[in-house]
Amino acid sequence: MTHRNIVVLTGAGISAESGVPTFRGADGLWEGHRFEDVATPEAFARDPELVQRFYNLRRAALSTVQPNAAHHALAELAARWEGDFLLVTQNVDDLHDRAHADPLPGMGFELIHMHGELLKGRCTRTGLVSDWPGDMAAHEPSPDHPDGWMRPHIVWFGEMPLHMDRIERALAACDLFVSIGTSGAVYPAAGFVDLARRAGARTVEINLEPSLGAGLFDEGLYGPATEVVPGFFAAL
Ligand code: BV8
Repeated sequence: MTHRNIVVLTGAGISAESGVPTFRGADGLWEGHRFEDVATPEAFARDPELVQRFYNLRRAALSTVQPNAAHHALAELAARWEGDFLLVTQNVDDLHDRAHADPLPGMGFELIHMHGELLKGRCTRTGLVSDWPGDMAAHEPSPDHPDGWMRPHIVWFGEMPLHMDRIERALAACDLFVSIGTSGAVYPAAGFVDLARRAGARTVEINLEPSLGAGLFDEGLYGPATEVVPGFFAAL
């Protein structure tokens, strides 16, 4: 079957071999906190120092990691694919962005960070998003508004993920949906496979082991992303 319109969803598992810790690999704990308790607007209001430290550490770690063969395999596909190719990542690291910088992606390629980006900050007053490569203080004044503070440009639990209508339109029109390196624990991303199935797409899960939603996929390819992803996409 020749494919035309592809949607790929990635999660923490695609960055694991680059040295970026996954969520559940650390049994979902960070400094003794469950992610769901640290990555929420309530946590930020209650303890901005803790939450900013959580993101400052992860943001600083980005300069010590590199994209891996799985990120590069998706970039190679983007450079040559003639149809539409939407890459939706749940990850807030910039490893896809760096891998796609060169070679230049094809015309039909788009990368969406549905849960935000570590290297960006957002003004709590105006919502303006700006590049933020360094640390962010607990009460970081916003350069955009005298009464605004900065927050990480991250979608926390209980907040609406970004670009959902664009994602849902692409899922309704795709003929191939591939989920890579995600546990299927978090919605709405975990429900994307249902939308792709309804569109009649071929659905494939690539993961270290079967995810919570494994039974919803037509096919499952299991193993480390750097070993499984390149071969699968080179064959398309
Ligand atoms: C929303 C940014 C509503 C933060 C993240 C009950 C039922 C259904 C839903 C809910 C519910 N209770 C609450 C909810 C909603 C909630 C949710 O789903 N909670 C879960 C815990 C039940 N969802 C939300 O709150 C979302 N928003 O619903 O809004 C709404 C509606 C209207 C209006 C307003 C609001 C927002 C969720 C986004 C939260 N932010 N990230 C940050 O990064 O700090 S979530 C975070 O965890 C990730 O971004 C990712 O999305 C998620 C799961 O992580 P994964 O990427 O899957 O990583 P994980 O470690 O879990 O798994 C890694 C996988 O890789 C494993 O399977 C492993 O086997 C594999 N792997 C490991 N190594 C490798 C590998 N695979 C290949 N190769 C390897 N080498």
